[in-house]
Amino acid sequence: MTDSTPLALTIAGSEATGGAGAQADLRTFQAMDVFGMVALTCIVSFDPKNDWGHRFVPVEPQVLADQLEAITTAYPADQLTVTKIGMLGTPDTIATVAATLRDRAFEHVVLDPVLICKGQEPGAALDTDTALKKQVLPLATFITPNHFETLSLSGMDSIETVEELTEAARRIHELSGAAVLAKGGVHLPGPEAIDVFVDDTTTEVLSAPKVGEVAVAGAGCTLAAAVTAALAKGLEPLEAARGAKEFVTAGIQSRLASAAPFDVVRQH
Ligand code: PXL
Repeated sequence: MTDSTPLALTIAGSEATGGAGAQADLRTFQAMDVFGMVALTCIVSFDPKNDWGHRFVPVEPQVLADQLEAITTAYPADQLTVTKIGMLGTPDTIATVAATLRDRAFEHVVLDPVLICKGQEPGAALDTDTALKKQVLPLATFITPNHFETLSLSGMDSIETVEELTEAARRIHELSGAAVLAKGGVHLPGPEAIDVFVDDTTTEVLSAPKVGEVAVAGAGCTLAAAVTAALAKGLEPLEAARGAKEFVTAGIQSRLASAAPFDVVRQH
């Protein structure tokens, strides 16, 4: 390994079956020749006895802080310039991550704003959403909201067209200052899977033929991780978004089936 090896951190949860979360992030980094590391925020174990619902256990905030301390000390700010943020899970975890991001400069902070964890009480989830919006969103430089998150962050009532998705992405860009890649996924009607990229200078609609009408697990994690890896390699945000869209489309085409009721994205 040489000093010019691109590095990327993911601050994310474990999804034990490997479809989403830190496992998908690391496989994406590896497939894109980026050396990856993980600060684990929580452990999700689907419950096959309960309709594959989410069992969710947060990592102690101090244990998360310890991981972040080890990583950021081993790899100083001029060597590790990029982090991805996935599922955080609790207000305490969010406060720990926000404190690290305030102390330690990252050139790129890619936020996949995971707003819902099905294993949580609705009240707790609301606290978590509020904390994420208040403490982490302003520190992000690149945000990848899915359809639901785009509605929530933009405050729009419905998003059913490319124009509405574009308007929502612009609103999220204005309130965060970050580049935004808003994902239509299977939620916009029509034969194309549409994402919209918005930053200070550019609005671009990214489109690829839909691969079926059923969402696969891990697509969002993989897209944001591919953006992160591309930024670690020095690509511009728009280039990173275009490449990530191609990477995830190929991964959905070669998705992996299992005894769980959803297919998962592959990374290669
Ligand atoms: O895809 C969202 C997601 C992210 N991170 C973890 C998850 C999930 C969904 O299951 O378990 C750890």
